[in-house]
Amino acid sequence: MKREYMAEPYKIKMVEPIKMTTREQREQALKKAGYNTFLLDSEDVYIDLLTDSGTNAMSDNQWSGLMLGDEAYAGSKNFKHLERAVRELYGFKYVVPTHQGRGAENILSQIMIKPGDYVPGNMYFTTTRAHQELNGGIFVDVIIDEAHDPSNEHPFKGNIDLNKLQALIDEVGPEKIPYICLAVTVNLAGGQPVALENMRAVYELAQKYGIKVMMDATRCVENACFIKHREPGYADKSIHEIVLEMFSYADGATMSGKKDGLVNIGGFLALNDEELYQKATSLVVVYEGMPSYGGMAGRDMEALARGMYESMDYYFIAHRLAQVQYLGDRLMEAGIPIVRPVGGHAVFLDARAIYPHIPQDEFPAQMLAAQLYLESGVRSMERGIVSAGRDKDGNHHYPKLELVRLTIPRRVYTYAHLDVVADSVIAVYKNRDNVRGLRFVYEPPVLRFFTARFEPL
Ligand code: PM9
Repeated sequence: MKREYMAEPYKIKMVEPIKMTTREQREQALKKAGYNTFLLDSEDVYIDLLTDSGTNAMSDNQWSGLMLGDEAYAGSKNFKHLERAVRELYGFKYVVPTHQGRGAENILSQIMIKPGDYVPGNMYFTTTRAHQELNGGIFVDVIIDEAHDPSNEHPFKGNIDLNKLQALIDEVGPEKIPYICLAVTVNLAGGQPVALENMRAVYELAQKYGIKVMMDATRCVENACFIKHREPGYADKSIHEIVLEMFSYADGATMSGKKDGLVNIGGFLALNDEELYQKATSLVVVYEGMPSYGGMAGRDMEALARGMYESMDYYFIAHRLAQVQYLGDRLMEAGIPIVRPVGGHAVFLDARAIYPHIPQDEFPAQMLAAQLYLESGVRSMERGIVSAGRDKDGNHHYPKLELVRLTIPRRVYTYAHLDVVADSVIAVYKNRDNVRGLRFVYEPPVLRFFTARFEPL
């Protein structure tokens, strides 16, 4: 390994053994899981890159915080710590805790979206769009075109195209747009960041029309680190300063603490507007719990508050980005088509380019994820046509990006593990001409990728 990749800024205090399996065992496991990596048993997985969500290793500081859980039904002191963390680190006034990110998305969508409203966003995310649509909203993708091209090297591929946003406002009118949903970073574009300059411009445009900006803060620290590395004028700013500036261009945010919050469960909705906060608290008691715990135990809120402070450490986040870049570089050196530039939380394989002979409705990315598991026990996730679901007329959405995501959990794997992953992908790539597609055996109506089952054609 070349020395340009930063070494781990932590040492290992506790370990969890992982199991190696034979190809025969993996064949059986894959059939049992209906060729869906979501349905594999974790004990049959060697290196688990399904997601970076809730799979983080907590620090000794966070584990000790778990022992300080104040499990009172109301007014837990750990909620105060979480509230302080959100105010100090992100700059929002009000915090509504939820069991995870989609709990916050549910509440935000319910309090803001009316049937027939439009919600522009920088590419969809599965759970986010599902909640918008469940409330009668129509999602409109206003991300820059470059985001849909896996080989385009734009440094801020998560940016919103201001012309597309303006065109939507002109077409439907600002009163039909309750808020702009701005994700930092953009998961399905490949973990791509948004520039501060773009956030500022989006906020100015939104304010002109009285439209709110709600950010998806899930991977905001990764976004801030990309800004520090790439955006002129920010190299000497701290991650905290950049995060604060990012959220100064938002009226609120949904947060899945399971990613940049460095915990295994938890999330929140953050708001600046008192009236919206009141509406949110009247719903949180219906769906989550008291406004002072909202679906989390006191100990979980403590771990999240501590995780948020830790995530502001430049060495933590720079190392994380270096790990992801390392895997991406190894694959690019081997000529494997991946989304460029390498994103913040994952390397995305371009299944369309790897299996050009498999039509999109025979699920090339789903099959690629299955082949990778079969090869080595590495678990990845389909992020293509299966994840995109169907439109209201029952037709598949056909996303331009047909990807497999190799997602790196935070502080969990070493560079040696990433070498195993790279070697497995290379082996699967060499065998690409011998692989065919899949067909559905079972297809659930909503968020089908979680539980769908397939068989080979
Ligand atoms: N993301 C992921 O693996 C876990 C669920 S897979 C559908 O990437 C964003 C940008 C996310 C996200 C979850 C959520 C929902 C919101 N926004 O999983 O409910 O990446 O905590 O967060 C997953 P929760």
